[in-house]
Amino acid sequence: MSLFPSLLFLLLSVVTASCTEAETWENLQKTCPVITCGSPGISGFPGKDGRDGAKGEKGEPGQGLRGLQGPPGKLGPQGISGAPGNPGAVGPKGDPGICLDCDTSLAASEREALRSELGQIKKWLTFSLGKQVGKKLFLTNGESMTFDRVKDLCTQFEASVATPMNAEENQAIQNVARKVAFLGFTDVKNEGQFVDLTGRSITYLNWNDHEPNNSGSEEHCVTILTDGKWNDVPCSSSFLAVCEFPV
Ligand SMILES: [Ca+2]
Ligand SMILES: [Ca+2]
Repeated sequence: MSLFPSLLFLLLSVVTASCTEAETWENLQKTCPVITCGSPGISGFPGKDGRDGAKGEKGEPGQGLRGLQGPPGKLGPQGISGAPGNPGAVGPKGDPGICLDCDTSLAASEREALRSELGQIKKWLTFSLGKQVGKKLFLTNGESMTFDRVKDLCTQFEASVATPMNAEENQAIQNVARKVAFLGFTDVKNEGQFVDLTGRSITYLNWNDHEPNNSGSEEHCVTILTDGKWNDVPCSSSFLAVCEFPV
């Protein structure tokens, strides 16, 4: 007969006796090792998550796509003015002026011939149209107009309205006009105080009888009548234009 089965039986008997002889069943559950007392149990549920760990180190920049470019920012403050630039290039030479005595391209004989011809033209004008007294040449275009238009006409030809400063000039204007014409006097600023168009008081007077009468309180211009006498009239009336040219 084999010895091994007898030993195994003996061992199981000792263990069984140690669990049942001196303790109750409840004490046996508390003290007796499960592995030796019953079959293994099933696995339990997983435990709860543990606490968060310590913060890790900063990672490397990402490699994702770049975003769209934002709108431009506001304009900055105006800068300081720069230094002045360099002077420009010299311009082209201008056209020569007209000066008989200065024009060196003309011979002295040619200048004298032109001067003589110009003087002759003045004489023809004076003979046919105007009268010269001293350094004044009185001319008319034969048209009648308001006083303002007479002033504009004379100014256009670099002349002024005929303004007699003595009896000789008054006679010359009378001869040129041959009908009622405006003279370069007015009292529009101070009633009754007639002055020439530059504002100077006049010393030579040749008023007609009972003139100036400022009829209708609107006569602030002056005309020369066919007999050479003067009359104050409304400036808006139309009379002959006579201009005086410096000669
Ligand atoms: Ca008046
Ligand atoms: Ca009058």
